[in-house]
Amino acid sequence: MLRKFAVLAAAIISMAILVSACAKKGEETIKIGIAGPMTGDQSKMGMDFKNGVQLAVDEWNARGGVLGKKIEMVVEDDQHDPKQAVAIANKLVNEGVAGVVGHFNSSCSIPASKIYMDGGMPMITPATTNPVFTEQGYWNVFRVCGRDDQQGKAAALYVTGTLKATKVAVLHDKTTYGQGLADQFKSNLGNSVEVVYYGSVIQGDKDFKSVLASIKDAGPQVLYFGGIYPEGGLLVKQASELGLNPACISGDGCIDPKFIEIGGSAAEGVYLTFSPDPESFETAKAFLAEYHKKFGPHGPYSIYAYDAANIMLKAIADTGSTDGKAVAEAIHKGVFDGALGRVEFDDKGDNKIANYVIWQVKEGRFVQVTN
Ligand code: ABU
Repeated sequence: MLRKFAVLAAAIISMAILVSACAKKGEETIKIGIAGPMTGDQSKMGMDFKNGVQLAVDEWNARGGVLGKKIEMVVEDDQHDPKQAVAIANKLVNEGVAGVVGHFNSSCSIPASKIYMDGGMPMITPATTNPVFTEQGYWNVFRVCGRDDQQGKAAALYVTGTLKATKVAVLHDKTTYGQGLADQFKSNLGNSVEVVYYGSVIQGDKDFKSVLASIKDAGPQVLYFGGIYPEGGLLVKQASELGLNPACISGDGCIDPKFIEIGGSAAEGVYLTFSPDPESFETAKAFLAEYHKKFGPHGPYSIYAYDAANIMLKAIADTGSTDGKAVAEAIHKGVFDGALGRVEFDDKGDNKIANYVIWQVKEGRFVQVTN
């Protein structure tokens, strides 16, 4: 009797272990990292990333996930600080994510890319535009957006060809992105343009009146700013308060409704370089409708984050594994038809089709003004 009981107990325990193991297996997920500024003054961009990826992940999970497993998002905040970016990159590697969508800032994506490469995982940035990111020769880096050598040139061509400016002031925020973009703009101006002022502000500062007074003395027809919307919005506001009213132009770091909110009426008329408006893309219609329903108005890089996540997940599905090198190889070789249209990557990891156009703030909103 005692023996029968022992056999029965052993069988029950074995069954319990088996059921528990199966349940654990059933709970396994494929993790995707999302990295960007989730808090602080650039958090709007981080939230746009998170929402864009969330939409893609929800759609994949509704179809059953990838490789029979649900996809889990691991969201990390780099606070647009390069040191914090490295810390969270290490955390994501230790967490065992299959790949990362991020970061936003070039100053974060560039140092983090080495950590991800050493950790054996691909990263796709929706928004990092500094050329260095893909010029490092790393096998694991991709960007869906364009580059600042393309963007700076587009701005310079508009300033010289359309605005016909001959005296230009150039200002940047001393970051990898801001200074890099300002320098690309400056180097494309040509000999007919005099750069009457070249200088910088510090990210996080709130009072730019002294630098703006020096710019006013220099008498530019155009003021170019390489930087992000918190400082960009304050600059146009304070310039207007000082009676400094040149044509202002900036890059994709300022093309967010927050720029208009901060700049107020002084933001009216400001020019910006960015990619063409997805509202006119047939391919973006379903994404935009769903995004607006779930999260409200999309930000400039919401759609880029959505496509980046889909590219990563499709590469995992096509490869049949989460091996980082195999996934990166599939991304390099793949042709991806997403909300932005077709995306293909060159050997460096740059999007082969990246186009910059001019936008302008008109009646409190961003309007594409060139094709
Ligand atoms: N490209 C917009 C700002 C993000 C960055 O490249 O730093």
